[in-house]
Amino acid sequence: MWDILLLDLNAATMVSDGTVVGDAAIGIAGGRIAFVGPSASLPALPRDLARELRPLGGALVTPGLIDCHTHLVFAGNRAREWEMRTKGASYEEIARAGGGILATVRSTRAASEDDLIAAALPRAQRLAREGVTTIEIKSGYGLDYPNEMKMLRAAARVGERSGVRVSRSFLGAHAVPPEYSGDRAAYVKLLCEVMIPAVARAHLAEAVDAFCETVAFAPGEVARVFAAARASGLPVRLHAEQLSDGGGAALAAACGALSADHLEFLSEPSIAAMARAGTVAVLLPGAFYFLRETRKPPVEALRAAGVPIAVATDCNPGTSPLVSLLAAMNMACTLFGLTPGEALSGVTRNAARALGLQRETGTLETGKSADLAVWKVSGSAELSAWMGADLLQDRYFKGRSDRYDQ
Ligand code: DI6
Ligand code: FE
Repeated sequence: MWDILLLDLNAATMVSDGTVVGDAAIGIAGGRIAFVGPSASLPALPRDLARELRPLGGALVTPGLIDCHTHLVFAGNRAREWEMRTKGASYEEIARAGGGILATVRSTRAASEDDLIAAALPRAQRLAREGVTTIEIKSGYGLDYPNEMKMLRAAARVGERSGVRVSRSFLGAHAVPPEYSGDRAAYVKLLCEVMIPAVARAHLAEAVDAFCETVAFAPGEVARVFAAARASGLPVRLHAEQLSDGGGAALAAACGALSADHLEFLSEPSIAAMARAGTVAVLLPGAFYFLRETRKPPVEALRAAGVPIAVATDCNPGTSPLVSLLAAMNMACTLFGLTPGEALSGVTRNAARALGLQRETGTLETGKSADLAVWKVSGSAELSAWMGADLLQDRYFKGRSDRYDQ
């Protein structure tokens, strides 16, 4: 006997792009998907199959959405810098003058773990209210041992309190902290020899990330960080080719990275390397928009090479103060030329893969976690067509509905 049987729905399973099963049913048992398919192929009468029947009135059901790249745990805000950028200051200039990431490091260090949770929780809840069931959250605004650990612990608690799965990435290699500005090598050594092994031992993160950029870390430094991650048994991902072509994506692919993210300046050889390695290309149109970038990621070449494409918010106080994954989908279509089907795969199947969670979530398939978004839309393209609309009817996380089961 299943716990719940959802009826009268259309299921965008996302097993492949664009397939929608009409007049479908979804059975849920023990928080997992026990059945998904046409109602006509249910093995018995609905009332004999589940303790509770829930007709959804013809709604569209997709996998719960996955925001696979965020920095949503931080304190303070950088509206002042944004204002300076509207007057022509560049991100790099602001960063070199001690603003940028280091401004958020100062406020994040000054905040307690509870302060960080209080600041981040509304952001996670906002994402959940538009159908998100999994959020990747990075550290990277602590940049020393106690503050990075504080961020990672806060990230886990934000997940518990907002009813989403949180996947954490250790981003100690986000910027060189001020106390090491004269000795970058010593900071990289601290990351590799102390912090990464400690994060792995305490199970505080599921992956290691780094920012490979002229204003951040060079490929040689990233390679050391990745070697330490591998030695500690953690998979890697990378911020690469956002503002220049530093060859980061090829390095990431060579290290078997789960994803390479941003990629506006990605080169042809790096695309081939990503395709060979199965590294997911995570596009972040929010950062492109807020920085008023003009160089777009090579979407057509990624498609042609068969590189899986994901889309995320990059929610952070500096380059992407964006707390809407649906808006990111719209921007990925409007600014980068993704199709609405690609945008939806980018926040479901391919985003799960970018987190190494493809066996657990990201598609509607028997055996996976019952993470579902139920939408008041006529077709899946509508999810990307709107910005700021209220499209969610209900959300299921591990089989529990926000509407019925609270
Ligand atoms: N790339 C980004 O877009 C963010 N981090 C990164 O590595 C920027 C983070 C910030 O400016 O606070
Ligand atoms: Fe980022």
